This record gives sequence, C-alpha cells and structure tokens, in this order.
Amino acid sequence: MIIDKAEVIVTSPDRNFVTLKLTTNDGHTGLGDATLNGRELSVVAYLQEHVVPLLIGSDASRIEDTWQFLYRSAYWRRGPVTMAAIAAVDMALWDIKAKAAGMPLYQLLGGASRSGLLAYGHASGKELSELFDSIRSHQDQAYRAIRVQTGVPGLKAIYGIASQAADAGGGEARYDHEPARRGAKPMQEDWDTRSYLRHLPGVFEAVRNEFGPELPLLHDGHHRMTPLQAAKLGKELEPYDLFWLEDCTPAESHEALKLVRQHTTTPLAIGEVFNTVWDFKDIVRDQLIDYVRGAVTHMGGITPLKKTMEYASLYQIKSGFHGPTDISPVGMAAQMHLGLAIHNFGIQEYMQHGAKTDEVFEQSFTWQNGLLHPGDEPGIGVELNADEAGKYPYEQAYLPYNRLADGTMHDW
Ligand code: KDG
Ligand code: MG
Repeated sequence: MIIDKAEVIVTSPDRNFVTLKLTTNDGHTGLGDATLNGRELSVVAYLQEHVVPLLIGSDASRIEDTWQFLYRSAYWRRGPVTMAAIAAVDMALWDIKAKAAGMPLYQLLGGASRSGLLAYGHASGKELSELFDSIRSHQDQAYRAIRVQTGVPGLKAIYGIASQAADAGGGEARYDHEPARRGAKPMQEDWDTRSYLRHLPGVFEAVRNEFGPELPLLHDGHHRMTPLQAAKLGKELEPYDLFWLEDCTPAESHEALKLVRQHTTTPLAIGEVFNTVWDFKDIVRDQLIDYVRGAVTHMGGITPLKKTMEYASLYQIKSGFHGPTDISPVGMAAQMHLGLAIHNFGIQEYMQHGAKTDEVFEQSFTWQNGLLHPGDEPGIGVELNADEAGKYPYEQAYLPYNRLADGTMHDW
C-alpha cells in the first residue's frame, strides 16, 4: 500500500474547500479535508510544496507514524496551516485503511457507541419574531437542539445572524456562504458588548417561554467578552438552562476561563480555533470546560482528536466538534465516525452544506429524527466528483471582522 499519487483539489461550490486525495499503488484512494476558512491557499501551498513530496513512495498503512513524522520532522510545530495540512493526510490515510478493510471508519475506531449523533443547528434572527421562525424552521428540519444568536438593538450587522435581505436567491436565509462574503476585502461589522449583554438574557427568557424547558439551547459568544463580562452573562443565563455557552472569552487565555468558571454553572465550550491537544491540556485538567470544540480538520486529524477525547474522558468532558459549513463534507463525515465511536460524545454541530457542495462531494451520511449517522460505506463515506469540482474555481473570500463605534478593532 504505497502512496503513488497525492492531489490537492481546490473547489468553491458554495464556498471554498481544499481536499487532499491520496492514491495507492494497489488502487485505493482516500480523501482528507484541509479547509482553513479565509486562508485556504496557504494550506494548499504547505501541502503541495512541502508535504506531497514527502508522501510519494511512503507506506499508506502507517497512520500514526506518518502523523508523528509530519508533526515532528518539520521542527516548526502547531499552527492552523500546519495542522490543517497534517489533518488532511491523516483523514485520507484512515479513509484508505477503512476502505482496504472493507469497513466504515467507525468500525476501525472501535465500533459504534450509540445509534446516532445528536446535532444542533443555527437559529438566528434580528428580531424575536424572526428568531422564533428560525427556531421553528430548524425544528421542522428535525433539529432537536438549537443554537440561538440574536440581533442587538443599535448594531447593524452581527456575524451569525441570517437575514432574508442578505439572501439574494430568495431561499432560506443563510449567513455562512452568501455571495456577499466573497470579495477582495472582508466585510466590517459593528460591535458593542454592553448592548449585547443587556439584550441577550431577555432573548433567552423569551425563547424559553415560547419553546419550553426541554429544548437544548446553545449560544456562541465568538470570543468577544472579558472574563468579568462572560462571568456575568453566564450567571444571568443560568435560569434558562443552556446546553453550553461557547467561546465566551478570547481562546488564547486559559486564565480567563478560570475566572468565568468561579462565577457560573452555565456549561462552557471552547476550542474551534485550537490546533492540538496541548491547547486543551490545562483547561481539561483544571476542568474549566465541559465540551471540546475542536474539529478533525483543524486539530491535525482523527488521530490526535481521538487522543484528546480520551484524555478529556478522564474529566467527564464531552465532544462538541466544530461543524460549520467551512468544514467540508469530508471533515464532517470523518468527525461523525469519531463521534459515533468515542464514549464521551456530547453533541455535533451541523449546518447543512449547500446543494452545489452536495453535488461535488458524494456523501453517505444520514440525518434522521435529529440524529446524524456517517453511513456504512467502507471508509469515510465521501467521494469527490472531479467534474463537478472543476466547475467551481477558487474565489477570494474572508470572514467578516468587528470594530467598535469609535473604530477600535474588537475580538472577532
Ligand atoms: O471559520 C469560522 C467559522 O466556522 C465560525 O465562525 C463558526 O463560530 C462558528 C461556529 O461555532 O460554528
Ligand atoms: Mg463558534
């Protein structure tokens, strides 16, 4: 099982995706997701210039050794570009091994620990009525857990809030891959934490009153609060029994979480911008979080994320893998296999990809009664349709950013 071909495929059906395809001399193929939202081509260069030459001629069956070689031999460790590139290789090798074994990947990872994965969707609205409609629409699509993001009076545009006006096609409102996000420059949005903090608890009170106590509700703070602000918010949200408060403070500061934790029992989730188990080491050991938000695509692949979750299990900390649409169908399927196999699965974020993406990536996962399942095709269960992929060349696209009213740059 020698790797004799490694292709880096860039395609932009509804948004940009970077995929590594490995082929072995005995005819097996494997796919890996290397998509780094807004910085995609840096991973393409890392793979093409530095990793592909190392892979050609190597043994595809040696997953752990290949991971260690790519991580340790470079000398320069960690970082989103490096770890997305290593992740793609790792996923592709697991795909090949599972296909060669004739098994869906979750079987190789230890077999299923549950029948399906509870998943949450993204409801949002500028006003309460829009938000309620969005929650109902998600419930109609079978979601049994809902992330709630809301507009804030006085702020014009906030990330994570879909708006019908932004949806030129007239279909369901989206905020994650509407054409407005593409362009030579990122879009500026505005932010005011005090207005947000004044507004949010009332929104959760209204949502609980309307939808009852059972529905699991989540909220993403997008790293925007100081520790004291986050502590205050966590405390004020306690009556509404959140499933989690995500990314309440900037991800770099573990001490911030300590302060938040001292003041609130609202569960905390963090880690979508983390790259390695080292980023989780102290906050897991100190029990400062309840959910690991890493993604296979940004944590260096299935191999290290599985280890991270085994370590987290010692502290009763569960998974909540990052699953926005900038994780490609390959990355999503890979983490569905992992989530099905590990004991300490918590919840899976699931934003549905667009129709064009689903034509480029042929997938075998299922979504039924609010549960995801990766399917039983051998491997990860995703194949890339090269003809479809070729129709959509890369387009420059950026995440938006925040400035305060006086023009100061603010945390994302
Ligand atoms: O690439 C960044 C987005 O995926 C991120 O903003 C989405 O915060 C996010 C989430 O929780 O899905
Ligand atoms: Mg998030």
